[in-house]
Amino acid sequence: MPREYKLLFAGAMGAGKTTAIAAISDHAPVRTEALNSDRSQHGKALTTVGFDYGEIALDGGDRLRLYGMPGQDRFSFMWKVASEGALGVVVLADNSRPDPLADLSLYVESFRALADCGAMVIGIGRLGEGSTSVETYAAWLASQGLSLPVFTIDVRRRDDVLLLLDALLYQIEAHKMLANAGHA
Ligand SMILES: Nc1nc2c(ncn2[C@@H]2O[C@H](COP(=O)(O)OP(=O)(O)OP(=O)(O)O)[C@@H](O)[C@H]2O)c(=O)[nH]1
Ligand SMILES: [Mg+2]
Repeated sequence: MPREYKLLFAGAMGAGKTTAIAAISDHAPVRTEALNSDRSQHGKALTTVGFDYGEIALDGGDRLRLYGMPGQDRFSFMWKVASEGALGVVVLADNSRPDPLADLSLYVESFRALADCGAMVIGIGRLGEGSTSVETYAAWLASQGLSLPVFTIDVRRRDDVLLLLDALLYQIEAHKMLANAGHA
């Protein structure tokens, strides 16, 4: 019986959730973008106001269902709805934003149950355009009692986004094995 796994992409406005899903989906993703009326948060023309949706078929008929969250804070109520039944979440950070650790904190708290069971991976984009180092992100996560994979990525590059998914699935599997062995 083929199985389906729901994965989420979260992150601040303009961090690249829509771009990342488009880079890896087997077919052109469903997008729900509208004209961006919130130019104070980000200068781009379009912003997601519902969900992005893409799919990846795995060997053996299993399927990854990819859901991109709307980035604007005013849609945060949708993040909770979407996390129901999710296997894991990819959090995209944009290092060029004014306070990327505050952004990360918002998403870690919003998806805390997934973070706590290792079902979260962090991809940092535009690293060179900001002053927060990868070590600072990792140290902040450690200060929250979290040990999660952190990568620097470019959301426009398919291989970078696939690396995030591989790491996420690996980490989820590892946590499950530890839990079964009574260590987590
Ligand atoms: N120049 C440059 N552009 C980038 C880089 N990373 C991402 N982008 C661009 O940044 C934009 C990200 O936009 P989206 O994918 O719409 O972001 P989003 O997270 O879906 O945003 P919302 O739906 O509004 O929350 C795209 O135009 C990407 O091509 C980078 O490293 N350099
Ligand atoms: Mg989007």
